[in-house]
Amino acid sequence: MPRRPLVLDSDPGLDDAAALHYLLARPEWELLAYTAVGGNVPVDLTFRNARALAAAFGIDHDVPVYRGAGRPISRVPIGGDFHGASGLGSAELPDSAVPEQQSLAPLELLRLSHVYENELTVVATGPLTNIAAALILDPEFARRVAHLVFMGGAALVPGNITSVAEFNIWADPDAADLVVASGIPYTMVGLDVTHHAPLTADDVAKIDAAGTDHARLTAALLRDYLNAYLTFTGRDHGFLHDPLAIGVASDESFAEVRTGCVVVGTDLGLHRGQTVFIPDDAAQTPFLTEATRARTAVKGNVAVAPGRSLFPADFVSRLRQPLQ
Ligand SMILES: [Ca+2]
Repeated sequence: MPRRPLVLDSDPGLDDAAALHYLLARPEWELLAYTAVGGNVPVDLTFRNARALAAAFGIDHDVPVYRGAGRPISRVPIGGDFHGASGLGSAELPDSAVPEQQSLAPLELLRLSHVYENELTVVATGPLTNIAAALILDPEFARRVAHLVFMGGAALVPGNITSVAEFNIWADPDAADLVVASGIPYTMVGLDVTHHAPLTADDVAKIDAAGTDHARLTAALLRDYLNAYLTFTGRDHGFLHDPLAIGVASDESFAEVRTGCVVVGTDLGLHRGQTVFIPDDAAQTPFLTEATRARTAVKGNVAVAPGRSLFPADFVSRLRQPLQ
């Protein structure tokens, strides 16, 4: 089976790291580039973490890592403590020995979208700033990318950073709205479905027991992730947010998907980062302005519920296998 070209854009991030491992454990993808964006922690740290993860998973000589956007399009950057001060919990990973790439993530996204026109899948597991920057530089990026799958948003359920907003979208709502208004073929993988993909201490123990260096590393990161859930939310389990974006990009049976329009709240108040979802079968009001009609005509796919396949079982099983 020929492998399909993919770029992973990410703000590692404990579950971003697990998403990278899961991606490498799937046979259908050729990872062309790993691009870092500011989000959970500032981009200096996510870039460093991405390089260190590439080294830890043995891909740093084959997969270039690029630095991306250092701040949201119009917001003050706000990260959080959830992933620890470094972004990777208590892990102390050595930097890659490969020299740092000098090019920037949006430029590489544009370049690869020409080389792999109509073939390229992009999976984004952080704020959408790099994708938006590529679209600002060249709106035709939207037509060259085959599929963008992003972890973010909350279509029909409450948010996790405010009552209506999910973190990745809230962190850079302007970028998110620019992306979902661009015409790029996208699938939004948000809290509607990731909150049905739990991660438990038993799951982490099973991954750890596989005994490979990679499994033990990811298990250690995921133990910190579960500890953060306990500390910050009181929950005894976490959620496989970022890995599920790779899951849905690989196998649509992990989610029930509906088509429709997403509009992102970009004000500074209660609506910031809200993903308003208008499914195709929603009743249309005759009172919309022409401009609103034009905007709501731009459609994408939204994961609204778990699919017929169980993602957490697949995640644990693949992380237990040695990487090829
Ligand atoms: Ca992330």
